[in-house]
Amino acid sequence: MDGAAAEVAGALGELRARYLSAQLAGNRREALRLVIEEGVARGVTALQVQLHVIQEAQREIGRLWQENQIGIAEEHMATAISHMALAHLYDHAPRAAANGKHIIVSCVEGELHDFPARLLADALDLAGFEVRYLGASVPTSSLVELLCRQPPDLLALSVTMSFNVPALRAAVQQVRARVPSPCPIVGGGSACGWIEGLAQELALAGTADNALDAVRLAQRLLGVAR
Ligand code: B12
Repeated sequence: MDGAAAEVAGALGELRARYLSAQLAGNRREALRLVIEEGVARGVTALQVQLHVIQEAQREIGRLWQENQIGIAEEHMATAISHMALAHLYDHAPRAAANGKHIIVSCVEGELHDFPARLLADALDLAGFEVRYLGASVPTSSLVELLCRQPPDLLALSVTMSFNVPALRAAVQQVRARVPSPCPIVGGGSACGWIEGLAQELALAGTADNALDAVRLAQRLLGVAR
């Protein structure tokens, strides 16, 4: 994180704490009000709210869950609120001019953490990419069929759990073997950070551990000006 980004993250700390409280209270209206009225309406970008408020609150939810301070029910409630918040931001945020480049964002087969991929898809979309977002656990064979029918310029595969890394390997291998002129593939999600050398092993065009760096990576790979 550079100096300016660290400053924004710090300034959004209080908003994140209030958003997290609203999540834990199950207060959907307050959570939506916070991201819009206290976020984008005050000049914070949608991406900054996505990363420094919603993403960080989700990670905190994970920590509370791991430490048994909240149960699965509260985690589900909190994550459902974050899905709503993303949709609300998507609707309210300005979108950059369309750049004509097509990206498919998909979770690998078995991967149920679609929230990280959804946040990524929204960020790419708001940056001007044409995004087709496929959601959770997409069967590899079906992904390959879609890529053959409607090839994108870039494929972004998301994998959070390390036990789903074999599905990432299978998807990359199947896409390269079965799609005529396959596009570059980028990977991300926590599992990519947990397994050293994965990007090199799979000859991925790149990886990123957050949506901002992922947008920059896609812009660089596809020759799109920032
Ligand atoms: C919500 C949640 C769930 C929900 C998912 C809901 C959903 N629709 O996504 C449910 C209940 C389904 C779930 C299930 C499980 N979960 Co869970 N989950 C979480 C939680 C709390 C939040 C996830 C999230 O939204 N993170 C916020 C996102 C925005 O951040 P992010 O993941 O870093 O994403 C960014 C980057 O990675 C990057 N990125 C992501 N994808 C890609 C792709 C590309 C191409 C690129 C370039 C970048 C990129 O951009 C994203 C946006 O900036 C996390 C905690 C955490 N730390 O994340 C645990 C967590 C990931 N889960 C965990 C566990 C253990 C599980 C289960 C095994 C629990 C169980 N016993 O059943 C299952 C496994 C399910 C499966 N088969 O996939 C553990 C994993 C621990 C580990 N090291 O293995 C965590 C860390 C919780 C914890 N602290 O223990 N989970």
